[in-house]
Amino acid sequence: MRRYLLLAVTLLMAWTNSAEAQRVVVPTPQYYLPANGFVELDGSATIGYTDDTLMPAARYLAERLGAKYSGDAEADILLSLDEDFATEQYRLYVGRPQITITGGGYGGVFNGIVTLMQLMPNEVFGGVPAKRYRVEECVIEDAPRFSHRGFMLDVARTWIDKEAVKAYIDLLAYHKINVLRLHLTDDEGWRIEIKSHPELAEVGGFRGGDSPVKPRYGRWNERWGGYYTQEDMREIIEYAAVRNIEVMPEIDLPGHSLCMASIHPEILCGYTPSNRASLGYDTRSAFCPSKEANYELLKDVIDEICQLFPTKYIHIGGDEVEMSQWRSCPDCRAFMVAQGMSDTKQLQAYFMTRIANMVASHGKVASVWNEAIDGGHLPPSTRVYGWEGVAECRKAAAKGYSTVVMPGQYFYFDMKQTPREPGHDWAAIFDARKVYEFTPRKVGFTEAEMANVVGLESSFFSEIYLSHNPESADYLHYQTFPRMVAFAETAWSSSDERSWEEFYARLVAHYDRMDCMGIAYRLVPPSVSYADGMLTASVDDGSDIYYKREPMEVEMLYTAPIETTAPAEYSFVARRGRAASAEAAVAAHFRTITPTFKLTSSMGSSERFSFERAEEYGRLARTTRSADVGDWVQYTFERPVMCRRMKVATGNFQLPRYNIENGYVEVSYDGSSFERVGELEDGVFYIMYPTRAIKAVRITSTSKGNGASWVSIQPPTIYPLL
Ligand code: TNX
Repeated sequence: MRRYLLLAVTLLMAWTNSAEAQRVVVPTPQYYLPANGFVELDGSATIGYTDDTLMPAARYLAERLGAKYSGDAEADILLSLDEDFATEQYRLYVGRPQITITGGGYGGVFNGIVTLMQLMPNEVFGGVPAKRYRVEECVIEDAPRFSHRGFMLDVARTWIDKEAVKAYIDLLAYHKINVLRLHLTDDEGWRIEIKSHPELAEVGGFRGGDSPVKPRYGRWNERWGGYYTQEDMREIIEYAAVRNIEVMPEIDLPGHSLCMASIHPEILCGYTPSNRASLGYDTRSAFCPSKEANYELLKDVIDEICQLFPTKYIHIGGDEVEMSQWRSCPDCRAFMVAQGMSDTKQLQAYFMTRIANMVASHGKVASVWNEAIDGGHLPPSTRVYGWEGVAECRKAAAKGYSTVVMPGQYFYFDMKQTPREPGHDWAAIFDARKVYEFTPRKVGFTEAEMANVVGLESSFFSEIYLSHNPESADYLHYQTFPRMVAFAETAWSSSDERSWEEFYARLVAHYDRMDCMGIAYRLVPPSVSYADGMLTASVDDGSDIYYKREPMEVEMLYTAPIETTAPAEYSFVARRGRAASAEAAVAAHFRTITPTFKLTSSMGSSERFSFERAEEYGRLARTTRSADVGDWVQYTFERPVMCRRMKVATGNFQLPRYNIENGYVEVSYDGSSFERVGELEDGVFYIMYPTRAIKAVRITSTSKGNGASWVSIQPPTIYPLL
């Protein structure tokens, strides 16, 4: 008996070993040669380095493993440099007499460390070093395809504090992303201390309430926000550098400057704007390029930014300039005549060139969004970020600019992942698969264009985050993972041969590691089917399935098909650690109805965007002005509506904009007497399981203004009885 047991244990170990030998490394290394033995490590492991510049990398790994580090070349794990390697190239050797990581530069060694960690138990990613563990012997030789594997985080629209940024940097580092670009300024906030103009951050870091900065998205009434002091930023830069991540700043100019203009209205073009029906808000958002004083102010800003950030690349914006401001400006018009310009795009090129030269005076290089090159030549060294589409990226590269490829259609992680999930949809609706299947060749880049492509960048613009509880990282995680994992693979791997099935299998294996990293990533929703009275849900990734049956709110663990004659009452989600999927159900569960209604409002109907649009369930309608306290919107149904749920909200469908954010909702069953049923939460209210047919619904505002000159009106979303 005992002998059999021993045999079984030996077999099990052999099996475990071979499974271990195929541990999934993401992104996939170029060459991976597993061997048969293993190296055993524990808390007494030592990490050595042969070059002092590698000390921070040794300390980083030691912290992860609960190990010690020193300049001892005999250590269990030795970090060293080889000048024959490219900077980020590395070789990882796991074997006797010691584990070695050899890199071309610091980045190469760090990449090797991340790979080594992925060969170890997943717990090394959870900050709890395992006591005793094995690493399978192997040799890995590896190097990235692109030297720029970036991610842009918009901290302007939604404030993301220092600790949250650092926590996110860890996640990027685990995936060998090596650039973090911080979108530090925009219409909604100024997030970096400028010592020569402290008001920019002290005032511009906060919007709403009594701040002169009016919110564009949600949270109209409270003063909300924050900013990084230069000291904070140095800490972030240092934290990222240890993890082979270069922090690049973006100051978005000359458009997207409404926040700056709220503090310094003198930057704007010299004409009186029309404030018709806008509650007095001035919607001009661009610097006036004809004002010399603007360049003095911006020189102060650019000088400090260049001194604060060690990176060579300083992004100065250049996107989405509302040129009508310049066309209406007598000073701009006179300036254009004097300069022989016929198009305001040339005016932008002039402005960008002046700012780029300020950057160049620090020995640095300016980066711009793709539109900025439309008005003529910028300094040839300018780096261009193509965001509007592949064509714009190719155009920049073809013109000879060093180009970062980040078309929204592939790499904007603020886009929805399926139609019912949150996010924007202006570029595309896509999930990790589309990110993974991107290859420059497939989208049409020529060899000559590719020669100018320095890399890829993904991004998270954060205007929608604001309405998804930014005090928790969950929404940021959900939108960016696992798309980030796919992106890491796309930016790293040299192969243009892409098999989604192959990658998906590795991704699912990587989920366990992501659980240890504490990521609230997005899971694929369960597949749901109904046949012969049985409702079945399934997932292909081993996650747990939970279900709810309306009208109950309680979630139950799904373990077997459900026998039911009311399949549409059930909805399912996949869960695993902090990760979750969107809701899945049979189609009837999501069905909505569109009963005829009449729209009325104390704010009046816009002529161009008349109320009929909403009444006909067409596009959004608008009022003639934004809401004051007591203003209301009312939906009166032609015939009273029985339903199980009715969602009422004003404003844009995707983001909390043009809406009434604070207010209460009343329902009438007879069309004349109303009863209060609840308060809007982030602008939305759900009328749940009304017991009578609803004749009318009214939303009454308890707040004033919404940063725009109208309220958008959407029809209610009505879920019928099942
Ligand atoms: C376009 S990307 C923008 C941003 C928005 C983003 C939303 C770019 C240069 N401009 O201002 O936040 O779309 O996806």
